[in-house]
Amino acid sequence: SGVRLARDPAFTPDGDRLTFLRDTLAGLSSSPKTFSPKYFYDGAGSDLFEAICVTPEYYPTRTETALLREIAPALAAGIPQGAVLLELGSGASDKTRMLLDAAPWISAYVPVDISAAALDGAVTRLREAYPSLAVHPVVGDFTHAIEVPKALAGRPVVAFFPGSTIGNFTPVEAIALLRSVRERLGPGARFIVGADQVKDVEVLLAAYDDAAGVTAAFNRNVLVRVDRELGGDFDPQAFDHRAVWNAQLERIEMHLVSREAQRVTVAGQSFAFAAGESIHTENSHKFTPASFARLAEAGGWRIEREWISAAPAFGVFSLVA
Ligand code: AVJ
Repeated sequence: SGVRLARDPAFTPDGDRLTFLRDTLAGLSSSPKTFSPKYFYDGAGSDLFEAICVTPEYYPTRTETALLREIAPALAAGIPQGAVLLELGSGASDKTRMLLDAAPWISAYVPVDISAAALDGAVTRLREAYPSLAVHPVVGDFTHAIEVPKALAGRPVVAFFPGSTIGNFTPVEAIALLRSVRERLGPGARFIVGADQVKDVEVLLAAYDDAAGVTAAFNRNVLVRVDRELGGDFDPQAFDHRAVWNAQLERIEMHLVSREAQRVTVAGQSFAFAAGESIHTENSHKFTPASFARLAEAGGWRIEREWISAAPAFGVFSLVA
């Protein structure tokens, strides 16, 4: 479509591919092997994630959306007149509508997402539904592309980080991200963060290993992407999708497990896999109100208010700088 997308200057198509290549080779060279979950989200990966969100097992999206709808008036009360809403990892921007509807005085929306395809679709739909809202999309990695466009300088900013995407980061990384958002937004800033909660292991595991295999396809899609974009020769079907609960670190881990001993080549470099060896592709940390409060405080924020849904428990936290 004709949507114009600003790019984080550090995120040109070439730079993007080189970073993906460098990270992939480094991840396959390390022990244990790892990939960053940000590489799940090419166009197909973003579509697969949207498909995960409507599986019966993946409760976070529908639980958080219902909670946001319920608490939207309370959240809106903390959103200043003329505010800019800055969203990290905006994807389809569906949850954003709860805030836009409850606080129609929001003057501008800055969605930041790593997937140009997802942004393009979301912005097209939002402009149609909210014709008086200024929408300034930014394609980029939100861990560094969180600048508010110059044209909007001076307006109060409310940052929005739903979906428990914060759970993709280790505590050390999450604290660094919270700090950098705080520094960029300055004094008086607000940050609305969604954080999934620790719960029964069976519920968690099912959410990351749905019966229809959508999550498995999402996990394997990163191999499809390495093959296409980096000239790899992965056979995605030679790897099993596995979700495990790491009780000590309170996180779901996703892995791609090699079914047998094999060698894989990426950009001319060969990597050996033992039978049963995995690539660790994602962490999804789960929180308690206490563990999230410790994280937010270490990141320089104070929890002004929090809401936890009825089971399956999902939390929304309103933070002030
Ligand atoms: C979009 C990062 C919040 O961790 O639950 C869904 C991604 N991975 N199923 C999550 C995901 C597997 C999702 N986040």
